[in-house]
Amino acid sequence: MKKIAVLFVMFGLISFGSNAQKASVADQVEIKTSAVCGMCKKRIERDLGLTKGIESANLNLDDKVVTVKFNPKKTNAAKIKQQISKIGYDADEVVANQKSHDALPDCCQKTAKAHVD
Ligand SMILES: [Cu+2]
Repeated sequence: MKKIAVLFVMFGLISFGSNAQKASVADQVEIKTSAVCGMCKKRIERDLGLTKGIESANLNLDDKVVTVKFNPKKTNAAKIKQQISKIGYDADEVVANQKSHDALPDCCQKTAKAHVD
C-alpha cells in the first residue's frame, strides 16, 4: 500500500514538472482588434500563424479579441501588435497601418457594418 502511495506522489511530481516547463516556453497575450467578419479572422490567424515566434492565434469574433500564444524568446506583445497593424487592423493602442487597411476588401474595413462573412 505504501509503495502505491509513493508511486502516486512520483507521478504527481513528474506531471507537475512538465506543466511548469510548458508554461515557461509559451506566453499568451490577448489583443483587441478591429476585425469585422470571418474573412478578417482567417486573414489575421493565418498571417500571425506564419509570423516568427508565434505558436498559435485564435480570434474570437464576438469580442474581436485575438488570443496569441508566442515564444517570449523570439517575439513580444509589442511586435505582435505591430504585425496586426501591418495586416490592416487595430491592435489595442496600435492603430492599423493605413495602407494595409485601405487594401482590405470593403467588408473588412473599419467602417464596414457587422455582417456574416
Ligand atoms: Cu472581414
